[in-house]
Amino acid sequence: MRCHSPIASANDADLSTCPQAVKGTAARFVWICTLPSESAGFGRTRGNWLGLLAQFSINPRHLVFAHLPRRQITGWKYCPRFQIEASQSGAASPAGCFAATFACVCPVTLPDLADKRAAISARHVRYAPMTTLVFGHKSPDTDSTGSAIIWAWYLTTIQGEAAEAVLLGEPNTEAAYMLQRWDLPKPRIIASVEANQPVVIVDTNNPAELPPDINAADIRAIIDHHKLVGGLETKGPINIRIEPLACTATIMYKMIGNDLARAPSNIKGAMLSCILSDTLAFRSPTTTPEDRTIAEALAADLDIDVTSYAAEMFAAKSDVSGFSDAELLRMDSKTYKVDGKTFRVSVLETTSPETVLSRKDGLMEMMPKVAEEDGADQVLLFVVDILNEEATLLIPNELVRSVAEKSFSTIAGDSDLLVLPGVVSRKKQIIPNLAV
Ligand SMILES: [Mn+2]
Repeated sequence: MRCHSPIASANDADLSTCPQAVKGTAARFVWICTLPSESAGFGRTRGNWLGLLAQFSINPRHLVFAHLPRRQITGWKYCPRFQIEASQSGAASPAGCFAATFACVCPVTLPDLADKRAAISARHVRYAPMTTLVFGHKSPDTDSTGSAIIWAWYLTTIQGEAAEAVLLGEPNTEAAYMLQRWDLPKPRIIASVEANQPVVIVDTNNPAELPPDINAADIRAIIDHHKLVGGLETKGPINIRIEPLACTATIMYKMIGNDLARAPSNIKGAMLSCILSDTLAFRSPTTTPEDRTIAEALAADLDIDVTSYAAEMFAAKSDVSGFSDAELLRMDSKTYKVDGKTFRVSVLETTSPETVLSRKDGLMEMMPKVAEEDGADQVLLFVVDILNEEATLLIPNELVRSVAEKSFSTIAGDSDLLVLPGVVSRKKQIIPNLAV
C-alpha cells in the first residue's frame, strides 16, 4: 500500500477523502506523515486523532510521526498506547510552528511500514515501535529469565503486540543453561527504564528488585507468585495476576491456555525449566499440585525425563566456581526488614553444598562489605542442599547466631555453621520465621 499524496489539511477533521485509508482495519501501526513545508496549524489534540482513527475503526497501537518536532508532541507523552516519534528534520521547523499538513493516515502492516520508511527516506523518518519490555527481578534466575521470554512470546505471537524480554542483570548459571539447552537467545540486559516505557513485570512485584525508575515507566501488567509488598505505581488500571503457586510460568501456562499449542518447543521448554527450578523438582514445600501436573504435562509433551533434566539444571546451578564471594552473596538474594533490622537473605541452591561451604571463611569476611554497600544490616546466607533437602546457615557473628536461634528454635552452639533439616524454601520456611 502506497500512501504518499497529501489528502487533507490538518484542520480538516474528516479523513474520509483519504483514498488509501481502509475502513474497518484493525491496524497495529498507523503512519502519520506531516509535511514541514506546510505551516498550517497542527491543530489536533490527542483526542482529535483518536476520534479520527475511530472513524475508520482503526485501533492503532503505534502512531509514527514524521516531520514533527518532538517538543510539539510532548503533550502526547501521556498517551501510553502510542509510540510518538519525531524526525530530526522536523526539529528544523520554525519554532512554535506546528509542522503542518498531514499527508495521510492509513493502516499499514509492519512490512508495509518498512517499505514506506524506505520510500520516504530514513533521513526524515525514524521508526521506533513502542515495544513492551517484559522482565523479572534483578539477579535473574531461571523463572525471571524464562517467564519474561514466555510472556514476550505470548504478547508478540498471540496478542499481536510488540514485546521484548529483557534482563535486569546476568542470568544465573541455571538460567544460562536453560537458554543454551533450548536454543533461546539471551535477552539483552537493561539497567534502567525510560519514562513511559511500557513494561510487564514478571516474577516479582517488589520495587527493590526492579530498576530504580520503575514507577516512571508505564507498568502494563504484573504476573507474579510472591507476596504483594507495595510500592509500585501504575498509570492506570492494569491486569495484575498473583497466585500462590510455586512458579510464575505455572500461572502463565494457565493464562495462555489453548494458545500454548502454538508455542514452539523452546517456549514450552522454558516453562518446564522455570517450574522445575522454582519447585526444586517438586521438593520445595511451595510446590502445588498444579505446578506438578503442569510440569509433568509439559515434560510429556516435550518428551523430557523430568528427573534427569532437573539434575542437569541443578548441576548447572551448582557450578559457582566463576563467581566471587561478593557475587555469590548477591546471586539469589532478597532484602527483608525484620524488627527494624534489614537483612539481605541470600540463598544458594546447590547439589554440591560442600563446594560453597569450603569457601565459608571468604564468604563471611565479605558479608559486612556487601551489607554496607547494599544498605543492609546483615547478610544471611543459606546454602540449600537440594538433594538432601536441608539448609546450612553461615554464622559470622553473634547477631546472626541470635537470629538463627530465635528464628529456627534451635541452639546454634559455637559452630559457624547451622544445619536446618528440611529447610529449602526462603519464601515458605525462612522469611516467615525470621526473628531478631
Ligand atoms: Mn519465581
